Order: sequence, then structure tokens, then C-alpha cells
Amino acid sequence: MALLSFERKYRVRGGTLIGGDLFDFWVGPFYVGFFGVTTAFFTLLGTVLIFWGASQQGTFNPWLINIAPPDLSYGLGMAPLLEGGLWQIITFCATGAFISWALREVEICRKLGMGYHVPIGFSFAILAYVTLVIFRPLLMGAWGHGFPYGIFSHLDWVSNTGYAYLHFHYNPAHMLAVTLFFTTTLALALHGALILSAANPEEGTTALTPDHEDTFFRDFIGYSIGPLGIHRLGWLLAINAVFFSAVCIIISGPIWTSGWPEWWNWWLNLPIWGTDPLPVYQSGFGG
Ligand code: UQ2
Repeated sequence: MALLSFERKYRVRGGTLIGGDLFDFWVGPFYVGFFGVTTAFFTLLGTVLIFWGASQQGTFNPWLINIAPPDLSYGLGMAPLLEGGLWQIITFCATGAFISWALREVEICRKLGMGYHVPIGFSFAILAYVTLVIFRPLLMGAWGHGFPYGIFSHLDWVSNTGYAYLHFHYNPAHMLAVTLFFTTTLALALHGALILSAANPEEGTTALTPDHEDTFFRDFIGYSIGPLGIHRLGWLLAINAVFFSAVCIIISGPIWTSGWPEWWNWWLNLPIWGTDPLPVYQSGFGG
């Protein structure tokens, strides 16, 4: 069945969250909806403002374009356009576009009677962005704590922010997030490999079924999580990776202001060590 004739079957009315039938239509293959309109609006406005900012900065070299947040001295106020105000409006547009995109996904899910796993998953990506440019700056009292919009400039921001806490890899939530990201890639590699090995057979041979997939892992490690379970695991690993990334940056500054290596002193500060005499490992050099 041609793709479009297949899709036509699912082009059902309703499921909109707002606007009733008004925006309930498609443009070519794309569902529009109220949130399709708002996505387009915010995206276009934000993109135009980035290009205008680039023109004022004097470069259209994509590596060098930099839209910086206001100086810390502006606090949580609005800044003049070319002193961070542009960054503030672009941040508003980006957030509006991302949330519109998620709500357009919700409307499509409702039309099709599907679960909301895709928009919920995407909402964690939005959370990561909003944590960096809105929640943490709000908690720290200045928009200037957001990251700049530029290829190299945002890399510099990440490095500087990391070094401001001496060694970010000692941040326990960062450790969890990194571990979850790696485990996500492990799960996807295992899953992708297993599906390809069974469902993409050599020319002239037949595709194998989930029975084979289960049996491979039972023979191999005595356990199969199952064809549905692997997707639940992948989804949970991915959203938790993003969630703990958000935690690790939101606690840096608003909650913990020293270097992260120092955080681990809680261990030496447990009331189980006694004080006299000072144990050799607390004194630094040989007791
Ligand atoms: C599995 C299964 C799949 C899979 C994969 C497994 C048939 C097609 C990859 C194996 C996964 C396991 C044992 C979990 C690994 C745990 C972590 C934390 C990476 O059993 O069912 O479906 O794709």
C-alpha cells in the first residue's frame, strides 16, 4: 500500500487539545493543528532573530555565530536587544517551539488512540534545555547563567561551568547521568544488533522471529528481557539519563557552591570515625 493511501486511513478528525476543528488539517504528509501553527511561529521568529543577531555581530560563519545571554549585572531583568535581550527573546521562542512540538505530538497520539510515550520522552529533552536556560538562571538570580547560543561558545560555557566546580566528574548526579547514557547506548546496541541478526536475513534465507531473539539471550546469559521489555528498559534508561543530567546541573550553584571533589567529605564527616587520635587517612600525611 502506498504510504499516503495507508496514512489516509488514519487521518481521523478530533483529538485536538485546543481550537476544535479550526486547525485540524494536514499539509502534505504533516499534521498541522493549533500547535503546528505555534511551532512554526516560534521557530520562524527565533531563527530570524538568530540571523539578525549574526548580522549585528558581523559574521554569518556558522562556527562563529554567538548569541550571548545578558551580563550577570542585569539579574532577572530584561536586557537591551544587543546586550542579551536577543538571547532572552530567542530563549522564549525556543521554549515555545519545543513545548508546541510536544503538544502537537500529544494531539497526534490522541487522534490515533496511542499512548503518550513519545511526547513524554521528548518532554525530558525539553526539561534538559529549560533547566539550563530558565530554571537554573532563575534559582541563581540572573539570566546570565544560561548558556550562549553558538557552536564553540556553548562548548566554552560547558568547560568553564565544569571548572567552576573544580572537577564536574565528582558530581554524584553527573556520575549517575553518565552511567545511564552509557547504559542506554549498550541497550540500543544490543537491541539493534539482535533485531538485525534475526530480522534482516541473508538473501534467500527467511527472517527469524522473537522466539529466536529470546532464545539467543537465554542461551547466552540465562535471561531475556523480552521484545516489549527491551523497549521499556530503553525508554526508562534514556529519560533517567536526561533527568539526572538536569539534577546534576540544577544542584551545581543553587545547592552546592564548592568544588564537587569536596562533596565527598561527607564520608570522612560520618560520626563513626572518632576524633582522637586523628586517623592516618584524615591527616593527609602519615598521621
Ligand atoms: C532481549 C530481547 C530483545 C532485545 C534484547 C534483549 C527478546 C528483541 C537486547 C536482551 C537484553 C537484556 C538481557 C537486558 C540487558 C540489560 C541492560 C541494563 C543493558 O532479551 O528480548 O528484544 O532486543
